[in-house]
Amino acid sequence: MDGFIPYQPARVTPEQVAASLAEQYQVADQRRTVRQFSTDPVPRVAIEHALLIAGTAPSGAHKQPWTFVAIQDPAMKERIREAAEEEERTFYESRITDEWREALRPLGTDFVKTHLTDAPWLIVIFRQDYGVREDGTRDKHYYMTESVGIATGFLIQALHRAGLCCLTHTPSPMTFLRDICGRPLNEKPFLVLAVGYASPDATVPDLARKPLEEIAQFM
Ligand code: IYR
Repeated sequence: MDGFIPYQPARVTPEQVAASLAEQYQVADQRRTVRQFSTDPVPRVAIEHALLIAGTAPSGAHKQPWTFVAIQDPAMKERIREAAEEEERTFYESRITDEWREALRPLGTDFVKTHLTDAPWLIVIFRQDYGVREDGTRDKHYYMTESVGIATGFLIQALHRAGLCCLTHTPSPMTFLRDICGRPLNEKPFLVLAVGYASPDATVPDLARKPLEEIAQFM
């Protein structure tokens, strides 16, 4: 068919597949969300490659409905922190429900968001609800949330495999991010990823992951 090219990835044996995935699981299981970041720098080229990896994600009708805004400018990070903390303060002081407060208790979170200024990079991820063609007409996008979620997963795993830490942060509401990042109206903030090294005194909650039997069913 027109527009198709051959694709034949190197064939590996079932034994190699199993060994590779067992090894990948060991690595993936080491990942933890970190809230205390070192201010040590991470080179821009590292972030560029991580974003290229994110951009390899599958997407609805291959519309690639994502924009990644990578911020290292201290003044911009400060603006984002101030705006996020203002939102979070009202969340923790009034909008939060009792059930939600209980769910967050083991994480020890509050409205203070030091990671937004400590981490050397903030990657603000936007979901494009539609595209805009050169003539200004709208290009329909499909499964935007699924697509940008998959791309974000690729990004988080790539950063982890390179030895970096990140924190997925979803200030709510987060429309301020579109203004600060200067993004157009077809884009909605999806989440903020703080990226860097863990601070030397970083700790994480002692949490367990659900076992395979609980997350999967084989039929
Ligand atoms: N957005 C708030 C609250 C929060 C909500 C969930 I769900 C978390 O897993 C963690 C925090 C905050 O960032 O503090």
